Amino acid sequence: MTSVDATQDCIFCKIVAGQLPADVVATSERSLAFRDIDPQAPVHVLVVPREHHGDVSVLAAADPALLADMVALADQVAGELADGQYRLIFNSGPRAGQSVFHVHGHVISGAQLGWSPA
Ligand code: IU
Repeated sequence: MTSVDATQDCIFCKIVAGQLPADVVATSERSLAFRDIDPQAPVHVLVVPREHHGDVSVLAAADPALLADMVALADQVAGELADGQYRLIFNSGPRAGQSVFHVHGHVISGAQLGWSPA
């Protein structure tokens, strides 16, 4: 969802606006990448669009070019902070583990990754 109201209590909108601190590692014109406060890997960065959208399916339908911008920034981050190999995770919905309802991709990198999401 994109609306002014949706952004008012949104933590990631506040980070984008500079109203809350974050360890920003890269930016594009339309997206921002900052370190996760609770890292699950040597490199754990969140990529978010500057514009508020609730989850990845909403964003994909509304603005696929913005989703592509996020993926390009994720790729850049993995190349700059690690060896360019990474996992990009979008949790979509509470049962998938989404807790912040401003779409974000988790860039996980910097180690040999296991596979056990459930
Ligand atoms: P999730 O996919 O919605 O569960 O991911 C939310 C992530 O946002 C989670 O990994 C948190 O550690 C992270 N995070 C953050 O980096 N900074 C914050 O201020 C908040 C959450 I709130």
